[in-house]
Parts: sequence; C-alpha cells; structure tokens
Amino acid sequence: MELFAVVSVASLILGIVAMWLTCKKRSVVGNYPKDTIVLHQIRRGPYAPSISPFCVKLETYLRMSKLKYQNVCGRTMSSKGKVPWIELNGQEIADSEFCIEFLNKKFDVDLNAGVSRVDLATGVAFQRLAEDSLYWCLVLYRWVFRVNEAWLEEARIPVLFRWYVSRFTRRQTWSQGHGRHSQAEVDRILQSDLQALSEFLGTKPFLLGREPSQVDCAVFGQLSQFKWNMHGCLANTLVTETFPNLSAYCERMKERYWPDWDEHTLMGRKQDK
Ligand SMILES: N[C@@H](CCC(=O)N[C@@H](CS)C(=O)NCC(=O)O)C(=O)O
Repeated sequence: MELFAVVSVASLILGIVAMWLTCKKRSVVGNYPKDTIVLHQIRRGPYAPSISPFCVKLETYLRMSKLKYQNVCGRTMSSKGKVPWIELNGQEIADSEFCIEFLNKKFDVDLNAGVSRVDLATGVAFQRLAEDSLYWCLVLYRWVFRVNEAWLEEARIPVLFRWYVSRFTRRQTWSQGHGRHSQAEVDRILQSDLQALSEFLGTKPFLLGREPSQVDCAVFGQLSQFKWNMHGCLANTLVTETFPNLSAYCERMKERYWPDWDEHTLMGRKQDK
C-alpha cells in the first residue's frame, strides 16, 4: 500500500515536471518591429541549426528567398501545436508549407521560376516522400529506437523530456503507421526512400536541375538530420556512404545558403536568442 502511494506521488510529480518541460506555450506577442518576419522555432541543434527538419526547411527557404527575418528560438508552439511557425505584424501562420505559401504571395517570391510543371509535380511527390515517410523514420530512430543516446546528450535534451517525447512519438508513429514496424523493417523503408531520392537526384546539383527550387528546402531539411544529426547509425551511413550524391547535395545546399552554419549549431558555439 505504501509502495503504491509512493509510486503514485512520484508519477504525479514526474507528470507535472514533464508537463512543465514540454508545455506548449503559445503567444503571438506582436512586439516586433513592423514588417519583421519572426521565425519561431526550437533551439539550435548540435550539428545542424535545428533538430527539427521542418525548422531547417523554413529557415533555408527564408535564406533562399533573401527575406529578412528574426529568429526566436524557444518552446512556443503554433496554434496547431507544432514548430516552426511565423508571425508578421501580429498575424500567425502555422506549418512550414503554409508559411512558405504565405510569404511567396506576400513578397512575390518564386523559387520555381523556369521549372516545368512535370518537374514541379515530381517535386511534390518527393517532398511527400521526405516529409511523410523519411520524417517518421527519423522520429522512430531518434526517439523510439533510441539509436544514439550520445547525440541526445549533445543536443542537450533533458532526460525527462526524452522520456516524454519517446512516449508521445511512440503514439504518433503508431497512428501514422511506420511505428507498427520493427526496426529492421523501418531500415528497409528508409533504404528504399533514400534510394529513390538518390536515383532521382542522379548527377543533378539540385533536385529539379541545375539551380535550387522550393522543394530543395523541404528535402534538404529532412536530409540535414540524417547527414549531420544522426551519426553512428544506419540512417547516417546510408546518406554519407551508400548514397554519396545525397551527401554531396547536402553540402551544396549548406555551402550556398548556410555559410554561417557553425555559428548556428550548438557544437559550433554561438546560439541565437
Ligand atoms: N507539417 C508541419 C510539421 C511540423 C512538425 O512536425 N514539427 C514537429 C517538430 S519536427 C513538432 O512540432 N512536433 C510537435 C508535436 O508533434 O506535437 C510543418 O511543415 O511545419
């Protein structure tokens, strides 16, 4: 009976602390200079500017489109409960893709100029592969299979937060579907996704040709995690060794849009905010 009471109280305390650590605060402060694009994202990652592929995607887009923005790294989630999101003159836009759509319209940005409609359609299909399949493999390796505990240390993720994220990503990936597979099966999904991406990229410098286009933001965002934030596991070996054109592609994107990469990683020291 006593043990039961102790366990109950301990769980309650753990639950409260976990809720505090992970609470999804949300506010559109609107206290920024007029016409400033405010990019809300989580704090910087150890070897890539974020541990979130969607944050890398949106920030890369802002750099590609040469739009000035202000970074706010923290735990403030969008009204949809996710990061990244932006605000502009007090208006909130949630979801990286909707942010891009909004900014394209607002600032007359077109990163797809000169790309054929067929290539754009193929780009959409690869973006779905990246964001709706590769992403869930990433989540599973990182939080459910826990393939790299040392990396979680490097990312400075508190132990309680790891436990919380593991629990909820287990539920998320189960509902999505990938989470019902064994690790060996997820390895096979990942390998065939990356192989398709690698074959399609071939010897092209960027996904749809000689110049980068909008889809590169999304694909680079996901691949950046496998290349820089997943070392010591199959996902990293596949990108860096099995499919070296994917690795070279990541380097190309980094070189072009992130000359200050190291300044925006935890291991490279300086942090935003
Ligand atoms: N479709 C969204 C996906 C964003 C997303 O999944 N973000 C993750 C971080 S990588 C998140 O906020 N997860 C929190 C949650 O699922 O509760 C986008 O493009 O912005």
